[in-house]
Amino acid sequence: MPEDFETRTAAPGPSDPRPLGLTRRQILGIGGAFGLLTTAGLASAAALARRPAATGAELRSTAALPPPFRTPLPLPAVLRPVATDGAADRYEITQREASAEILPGLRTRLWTYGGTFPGPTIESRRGRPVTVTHRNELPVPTVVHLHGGRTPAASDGYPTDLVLPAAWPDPAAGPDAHAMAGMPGMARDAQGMADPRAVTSRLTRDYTFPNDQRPALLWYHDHRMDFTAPAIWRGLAGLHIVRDDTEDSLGLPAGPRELPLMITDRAFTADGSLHYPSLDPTLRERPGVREPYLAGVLGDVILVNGAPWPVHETDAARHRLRLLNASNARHYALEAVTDDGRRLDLVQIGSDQGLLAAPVTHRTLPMAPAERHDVVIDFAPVPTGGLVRIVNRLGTGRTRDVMAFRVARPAADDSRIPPVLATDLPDWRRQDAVRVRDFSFRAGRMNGGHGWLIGGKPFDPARTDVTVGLGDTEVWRLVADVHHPVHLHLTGFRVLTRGGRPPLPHDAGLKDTVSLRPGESAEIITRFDGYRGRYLFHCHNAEHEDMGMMANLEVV
Ligand SMILES: [Cu+2]
Repeated sequence: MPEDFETRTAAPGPSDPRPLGLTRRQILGIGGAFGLLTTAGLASAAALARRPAATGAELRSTAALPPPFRTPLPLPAVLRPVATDGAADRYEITQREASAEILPGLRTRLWTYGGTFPGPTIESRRGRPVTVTHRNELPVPTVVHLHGGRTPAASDGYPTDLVLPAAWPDPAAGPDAHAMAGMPGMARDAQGMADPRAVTSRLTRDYTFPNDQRPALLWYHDHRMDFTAPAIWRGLAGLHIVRDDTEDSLGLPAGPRELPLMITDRAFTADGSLHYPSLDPTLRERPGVREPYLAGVLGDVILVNGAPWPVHETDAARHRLRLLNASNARHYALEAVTDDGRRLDLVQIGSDQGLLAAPVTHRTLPMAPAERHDVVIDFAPVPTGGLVRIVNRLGTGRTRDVMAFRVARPAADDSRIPPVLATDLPDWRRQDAVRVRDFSFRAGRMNGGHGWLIGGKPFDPARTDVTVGLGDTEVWRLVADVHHPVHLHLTGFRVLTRGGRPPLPHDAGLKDTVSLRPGESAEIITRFDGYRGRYLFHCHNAEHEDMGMMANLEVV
């Protein structure tokens, strides 16, 4: 796959933003003006041949940045239930502003779940429901979505199902206002787009997650209409793990040798504030980002679990790394490199929706926004005191480093990687599909400006784009102009083909996000089971998502 992970080395331009090792013209693929994209499309043959490493533009921090591998790796606290009984666990999370010392000596204001970034981790068991009462003490409406969750529609965090802060005007207010908080109302997005089916609430909302799904690393994050990208950037993201007895019995590395790693990129101003190019920094009215960043916002500081380029001391033993790319737009191609330049194997045991059928060994592991990879790495061959750097081959300069492990001591290791990890993966076949659909993911015009479109249309909550029957199996053919990580709510899928060829090694298993690269197509197959109701599919480049690249999926 050499061309897939080629890193460009063109000199950065003198001006901010600095595209990731490319001139902006190259990233856009054609002329520099975004307007041209909409008429010409982006998929010029030249752009495809070059296959840029990134879609987006990088913000430069003006804060003093720490050296890499000095900050200890934080591990998000596991949330304790406020009530638990034979049938379910209840949790409470208050969404509120907080500050944290992310860069040494500076305070960063954040929007948080429960006061920390990442938010607290929810540990759950398969089939045991969890209800989370979210209380919104932030200055704007919020929506919680559990990414990868098999969740009833009322708890899936539809973008207009807003939880309004105490002082926020009723979105249904208007000439014919009659809806009350907690009742269906004509929620309007920032551009006045009405959604007659929105169910808003005031201050709190209960989200119920049945956890009736394969064990997996899921994550919860804000999904508010038009403002998802800046809300996640400010800190609204946390982990939710589903486990079961079968997985526990496999003998995989566990306890302190199982590490959740949420990877994000951010940029900081000199006083430690988060830097983000919002048109309206209050995130109250006008959505969107400044023109140079329409393709996606990249930061120049890599955070893992909220810490810049952290280091973690380990035993010389196998470790299970549960990786999540929670970046808005940045892609990674991860490698584990020792002091003497050797690359350690990354043995992938799981993907977005849980364990693979069998392990897949990588030297380089690509990750698009929202993807999860469950990986075992063995530090036994590393001498005591040795450093193993996790690097991003797609990064340049400081964004090439991600984090490091310092192998502190020899240790016994009774963990194992079974040759068969799971036997419950769905074996949907093409001939099972009752329908084949085609969707393009491309730049286009929206509200008189630039947008990102699915099938030529910007998102409209009031329009049903796709209606599927509960239990139907379908094949979807997806095609992209630039990088678009495509995510389906409700259901996992399998990648059938990529670019007309067999899937790549990291496409294995059950996915909920597939990374389309510039000019690429992919076929996915899924069965829409679980729940009826209104769901979404969308691009998980968070800036694209906010600029129209979502569509409605109605399960009937
Ligand atoms: Cu996209």
